[in-house]
Amino acid sequence: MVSGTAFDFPSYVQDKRSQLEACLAEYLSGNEPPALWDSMRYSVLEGGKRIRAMLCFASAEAVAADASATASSTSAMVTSVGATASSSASVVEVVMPCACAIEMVHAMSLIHDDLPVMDNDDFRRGRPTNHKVYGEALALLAGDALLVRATEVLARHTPPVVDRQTLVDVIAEFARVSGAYGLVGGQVDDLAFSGQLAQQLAQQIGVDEKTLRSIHQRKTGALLSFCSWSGAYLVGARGELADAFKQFGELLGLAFQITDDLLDVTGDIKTLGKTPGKDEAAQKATWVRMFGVEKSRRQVADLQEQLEELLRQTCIASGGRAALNAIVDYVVTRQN
Ligand code: GRG
Repeated sequence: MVSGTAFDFPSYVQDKRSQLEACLAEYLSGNEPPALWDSMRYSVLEGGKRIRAMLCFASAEAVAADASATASSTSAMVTSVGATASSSASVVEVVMPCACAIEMVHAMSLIHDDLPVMDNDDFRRGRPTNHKVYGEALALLAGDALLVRATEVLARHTPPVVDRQTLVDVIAEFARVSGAYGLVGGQVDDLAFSGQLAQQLAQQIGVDEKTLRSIHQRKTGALLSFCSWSGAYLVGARGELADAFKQFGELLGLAFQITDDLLDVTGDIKTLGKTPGKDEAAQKATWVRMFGVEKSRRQVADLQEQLEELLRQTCIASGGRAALNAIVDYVVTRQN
């Protein structure tokens, strides 16, 4: 239960998680070659907080709830698209393929991130990492296959109630945030500034706040921003409303990554499900390294206030915001 509200976030997550995981299992039910699909399922179907999928669902629901609850001019366009969507498919059904695609790309980024050639991690989600079970070659290829399967699922399974131009916009943005402008670019700079690409990028030494913020925004914020934006956009949000959801995800991504940097210092392996202290050992450019624990905590608290204010200012009725407020609360207080 989230303090100060009657919103039952654990039940919300449990309900959405079971729907999501049933769809993920269906989308990943292939079997040829068997070891490849086993490796793909291993990293997608077991564990994970599913916060990205929750953000996509909650954003779509907030926009749809607002569209049916108000008749303001701001929501007029949302009303028409949202009403169409809800007449033949529920809001959750409309965004489900997108939420599944997001979780697949997130999982593949973790597989690749854990490889010896990158962060070289043995544990993830409380279990051996993918390459520890399936070997490096298969882990790499399972990641590749998940990346393209994600796009296939998004393109093929998004219900026809979403007009095709909207779907093209979402697929294009999904590719953009996954690639050089987002996760991949952020990861390259993350490695570069920790010295892991020092030979290739010898000119990059030392990191300032602007650069660190940019790494966090691309490595983590870009996908979280896509989660909230795509959920809202698929049910009809446009213009300032869609922009507000994009900004919300970006700020949430920064809060998420700073919290991640803090947990690497303050967490333990049992609660985290992965090895703590890895950032320090690899001399990573992290928020804690730049600002220390106390200042990083204060910055997370500042971001929480900004996020809550952004939600208040966004033209969404307060009832529809409850799940998004709960997600903010969860992201900044999480222990794993
Ligand atoms: C996307 C094409 C493509 C390649 C991947 C390796 C890589 C490029 C990017 C690394 C991105 C990365 C691992 C960023 C860190 C983000 C982060 C804080 C992950 C942990 O997310 P949680 O805590 O994980 O939500 P769970 O296990 O709960 O799902």
